[in-house]
Amino acid sequence: MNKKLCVVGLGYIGLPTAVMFANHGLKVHGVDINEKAVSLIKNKQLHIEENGLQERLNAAIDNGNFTVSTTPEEADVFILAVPSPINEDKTANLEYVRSATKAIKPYVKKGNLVILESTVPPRTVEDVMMPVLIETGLNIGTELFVSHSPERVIPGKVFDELVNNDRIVGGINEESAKMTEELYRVFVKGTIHLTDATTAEMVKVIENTYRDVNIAFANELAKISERIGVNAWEAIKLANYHPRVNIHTPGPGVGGHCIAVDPWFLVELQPELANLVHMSRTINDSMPKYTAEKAKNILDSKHIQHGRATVLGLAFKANIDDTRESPSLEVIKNLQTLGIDVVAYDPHVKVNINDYQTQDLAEALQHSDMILVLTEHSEFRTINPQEIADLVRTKVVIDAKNYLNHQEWEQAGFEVFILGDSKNRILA
Ligand code: SAJ
Repeated sequence: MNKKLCVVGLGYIGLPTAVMFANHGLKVHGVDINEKAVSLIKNKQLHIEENGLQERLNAAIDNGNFTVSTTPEEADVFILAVPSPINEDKTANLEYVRSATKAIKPYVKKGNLVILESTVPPRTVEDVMMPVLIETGLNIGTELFVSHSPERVIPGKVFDELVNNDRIVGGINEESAKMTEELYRVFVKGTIHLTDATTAEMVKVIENTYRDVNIAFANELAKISERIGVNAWEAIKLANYHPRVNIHTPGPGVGGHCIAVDPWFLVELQPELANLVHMSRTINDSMPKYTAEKAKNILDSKHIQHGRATVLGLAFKANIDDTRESPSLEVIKNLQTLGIDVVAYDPHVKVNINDYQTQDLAEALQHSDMILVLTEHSEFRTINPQEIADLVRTKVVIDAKNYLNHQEWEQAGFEVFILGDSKNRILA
């Protein structure tokens, strides 16, 4: 395809997407307001981690198809992949979407296509982008084409999922949707489903909301199970053998920048109606405190005052280094508020994010009264409980992810408590 692209926002989505197109023969100009990121990328250095990104970036620069700067350029297609976070008060912050649209406005010409990839509240294309694009003087739908095609990839597997996942394309009219489909067809092997822009926005938000609501259900089951003598993990596993049941897993909370964020878009749009969605957010946000209180009750039952807890796992999910919005940080805050001394260890988080973090597992375990497993990093399964048993002061483990080999830990003399399991019957 002989088209030039301008990709605005070179983060976790924009950069992989830009290099994908560049490696499929299109001319791509990448834009980011972050000067440091731009100069790193120019020098084939990465400011984000993603499997396979380095070699693809090298190839894209070497083949001459990929340039980067802090300002947009004229192009046939503009792709916006900018952040769409929430504010303190849980309302959507669409400033980046607005400013990126304004930034491309002077470069947009007749016949161009503008695609928004950021996850946004339904109606953002219509209500936030369109008023800016109308100022170009072009007739929207016949002279300027606009669509929403939400990214749906999971960090760590971005390149696989960019190619193989189905893609949703929502145009402000049919022509816009068709042009967008033709573009992504360059590398997408999954099915491309066409719809309107607002529906596409809704689809992406409800995918993540579905997971949040489902996880909230699992977390509520965990709390109930602890009180009625059941192991929620076992019950969920067995229920999921039913062909039409797929209950997610409980845990110390929901982190990341998507699942814990996107449901708020629906709450903001329809606060009177989004009751289940709002309640689910509240349940999931209650889990760090619940986990910390469980820890405190266990220490109290052992008459340990001002105990020392070893937190294993700071990242928001397994085998990644991302600690932003991680429930672990909230669990730690709550433990500290309850007077528990915390030392944390995470083999993936190589630069200490706080005084409580150490890079040394043995140091983290020294004089510990309790080990809390908050992230299911593979490394934690390889810890030999026999070998570390002498380091700790009290042999207690809380496994908030039901991840360890409990039998092994029990054989080494540890008392194991699982979030969502009534065993040992010390309640949060
Ligand atoms: N979690 C649970 N229980 C579960 C599943 C997850 O407690 O059963 C927790 C995790 O521990 C983590 C959080 O939820 O703290 C989110 O993890 P995740 O792996 O489910 O999601 P993300 O945020 O890494 O990526 C999601 C993906 N969306 C879906 O799976 C529907 C991804 O495809 C999206 O592209 C991404 O959000 C996004 O950008 O929206």
